[in-house]
Amino acid sequence: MSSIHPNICRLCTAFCPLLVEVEDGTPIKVSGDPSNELFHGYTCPKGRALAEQHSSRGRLLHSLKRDADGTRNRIAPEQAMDEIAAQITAIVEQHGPRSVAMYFGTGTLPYPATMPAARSWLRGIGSPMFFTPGAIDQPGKSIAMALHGGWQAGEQTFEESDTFLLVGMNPVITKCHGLLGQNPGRKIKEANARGMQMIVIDPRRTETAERAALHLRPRPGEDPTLLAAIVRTIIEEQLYDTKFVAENAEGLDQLAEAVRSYSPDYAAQRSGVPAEDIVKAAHIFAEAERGCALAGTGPSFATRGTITEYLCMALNTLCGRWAKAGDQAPRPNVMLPAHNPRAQPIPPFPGWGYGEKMRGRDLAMSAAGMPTAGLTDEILYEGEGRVRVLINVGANPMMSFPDQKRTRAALDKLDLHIAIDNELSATSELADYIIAPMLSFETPGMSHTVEALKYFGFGLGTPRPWAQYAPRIAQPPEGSDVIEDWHFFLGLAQRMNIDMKIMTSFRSGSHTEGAPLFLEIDHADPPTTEDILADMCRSSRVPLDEVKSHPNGKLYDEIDLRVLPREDGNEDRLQLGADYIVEELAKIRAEDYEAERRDGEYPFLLTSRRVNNFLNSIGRTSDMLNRGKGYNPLYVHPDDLAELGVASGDSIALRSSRDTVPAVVEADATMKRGVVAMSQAFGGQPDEDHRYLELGTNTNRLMAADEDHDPITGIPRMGAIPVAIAALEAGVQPV
Ligand SMILES: Nc1nc2c(c(=O)[nH]1)N[C@H]1C(S)=C(S)[C@@H](COP(=O)(O)OP(=O)(O)OC[C@H]3O[C@@H](n4cnc5c(=O)[nH]c(N)nc54)[C@H](O)[C@@H]3O)O[C@H]1N2
Ligand SMILES: Nc1nc2c(c(=O)[nH]1)N[C@H]1C(S)=C(S)[C@@H](COP(=O)(O)OP(=O)(O)OC[C@H]3O[C@@H](n4cnc5c(=O)[nH]c(N)nc54)[C@H](O)[C@@H]3O)O[C@H]1N2
Ligand code: SF4
Ligand SMILES: [Mo]
Repeated sequence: MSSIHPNICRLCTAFCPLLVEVEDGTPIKVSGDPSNELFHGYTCPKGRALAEQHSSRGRLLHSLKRDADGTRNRIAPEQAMDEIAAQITAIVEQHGPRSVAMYFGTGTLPYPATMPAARSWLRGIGSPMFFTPGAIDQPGKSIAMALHGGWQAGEQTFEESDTFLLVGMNPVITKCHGLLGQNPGRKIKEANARGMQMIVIDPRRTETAERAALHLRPRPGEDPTLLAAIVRTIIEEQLYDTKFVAENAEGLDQLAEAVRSYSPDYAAQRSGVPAEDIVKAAHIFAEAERGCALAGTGPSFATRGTITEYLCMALNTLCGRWAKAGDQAPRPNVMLPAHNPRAQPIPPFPGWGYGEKMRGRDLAMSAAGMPTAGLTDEILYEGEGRVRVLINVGANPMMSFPDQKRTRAALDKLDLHIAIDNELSATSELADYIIAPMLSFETPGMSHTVEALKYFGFGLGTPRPWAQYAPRIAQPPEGSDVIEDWHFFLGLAQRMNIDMKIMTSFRSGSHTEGAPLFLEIDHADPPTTEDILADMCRSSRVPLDEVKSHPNGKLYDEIDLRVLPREDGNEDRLQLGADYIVEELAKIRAEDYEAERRDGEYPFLLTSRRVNNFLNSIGRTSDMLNRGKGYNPLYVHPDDLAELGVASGDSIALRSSRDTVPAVVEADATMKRGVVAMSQAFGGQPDEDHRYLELGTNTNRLMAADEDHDPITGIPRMGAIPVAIAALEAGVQPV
């Protein structure tokens, strides 16, 4: 007998509500929940493939240990934890706690208890080495917020706006920003029907760009140039909100001076966007009543993500595009503690250079966390403090870190490599131990996770007061001995006699004032996952029991929260002219960009592009999602292909200054001429090039980790990579 259970897809940050058909404890079919007022039944193919993920052939049902000869054998999780605890204890005794690092990836998003438990264990052993993809994804978001300051009440919402400027993001496919995240296609359609003037800056005619009123198609990497020219137009033509700026910001003169030499004509020459379109974008954005400028991963990977994010914030501030006193508070807390935001700045704060210093390059912690792009340095560079143990939790550095050969060299050098992963991935297949975890329907989850994202940058999180709790609805497959991810850290703490004090909540829901609340774990009588989730909600505005009483989730529109005015006596200001940004703009303006482009060796620029069926490396092994095609094509404009004399479907060699990889080209008229694109997180090990038809191509092979890197985050050029398309050499012909 089967039964239908409401739940949440927690693969990406949209957190779509689901109806899951379960038979004898096994999920067999997943569909969107049509009763939901925010998502209207929306799901994407990845969510609908979740039942298959739970019982897929490739799922690890047992933890594995890799022996010296490379063979992998089953190991009971308790035994694995005994052995791992003993080895880590010995390594910490000999080399200190800094030798243990953790990388916490995208695969952890469904599990609210994992992060606090993992961090508590790592703190317990005294290691500061906690890394996340946040510092290679869009670290510029948090750093720009530190330089510019934030806005307590948040941004203006998409639903109430008449313009939106999207820079290098494709939310129709990625659902990447809360503002548009839930059912983005429908939201944009409704907005366009009411007259929304959406502006998209993207070299490719994306699924989002084709719905925009104005599409600017720059050469990749020229967003700072283009945005500086838009800012200049808005300032010089006095299109900005003088009252808002006078009351809330400082540094206008410095910003005006810094962008003075970025005329629309100069930006047009550099970016390839017609000058009149740049001026038009400035007018549309500034003359609208409400709106928001937002950036995605495109500009972030093309280097200089911080300045792009900063200029977006500056545009919002110039045009007064933050929630005003009396407005309906955007994204009011529901499962987070109650807080009534004010229409006032969160003043700028230090953006980088504090906390743990890295040993190799001059990198340190930043507002985006520890510099993940420097983690391989820490393993490779000899000397005291070298990282010898790496725990990858739901993460796949072999697919996600820039410079794959270097990543491989680093992983090979570890004394102990642990992966918590539900399948053999390019990373977990190299690990000494793989801990096989339970999957999302076998554990509880809640929308609290995405609500909290708003603290990491404006525009993130859930746009309206939606809350849902997802209980366990399925049993792990019969005969398996999978464990919940966080039990691995509990198990280590028990064996290593480490006190666990899990940070679960905050006293208040303010960005700046909330003191953390902790849950002390009694090793003799540990809490259940449900207990931890309940503790995370102990100070929620809407009590957890109330949220649970609506199993299909609920839109709490009755939280009619109005933004409060600025506090009496508050003098905080947003910073429009941060020194770092002024200096960067001068450096970019001084570049001899034409000379750099004269080098004909690499005539194309390679960009990243996400597709609907895969979430980074997740989904590649799913028959429902890969539909029998294991590779990721290189998308090229048909006219470029014709010029090269290459046909769609041909195999070629893709070459950068770092390396050469085999790939299959696909004609795509949405590409800009001279720009090629490929999805990330495909391919196998560096010595598996001959399997490219089955495994695809890893674009991170083409990046050099320590060249041309961002001085704050250490991220090398991961987008706008100069490449050449050449004939495939005999050695890498497919087998
Ligand atoms: N070239 C290039 N590189 C990129 C990017 C790009 O666009 N281009 N994007 C960057 C960005 S934005 C990011 S966020 C990073 C992502 O970087 P990562 O998070 O390191 O990469 P993922 O491929 O998402 O890894 C997820 C892993 O979790 C596992 N997993 C899936 N479900 C579960 C689960 O339920 N439990 C557990 N324990 N594991 C699970 C998967 O098998 C997989 O191994 O990559 C970055 N790297
Ligand atoms: N289906 C799906 N959804 C996802 C993911 C996934 O892998 N698949 N990944 C999730 C993750 S981890 C993240 S971080 C988000 C990312 O979400 P997005 O940022 O929306 O990711 P992309 O679709 O790669 O969009 C980047 C866009 O930038 C453009 N671009 C490339 N270079 C430049 C440039 O120099 N300037 C400008 N202006 N544009 C440029 C590309 O053409 C592309 O359209 O998506 C999340 N959602
Ligand atoms: S958009 Fe797709 S992957 Fe993201 S939460 Fe919804 S169904 Fe899941
Ligand atoms: Mo990401």
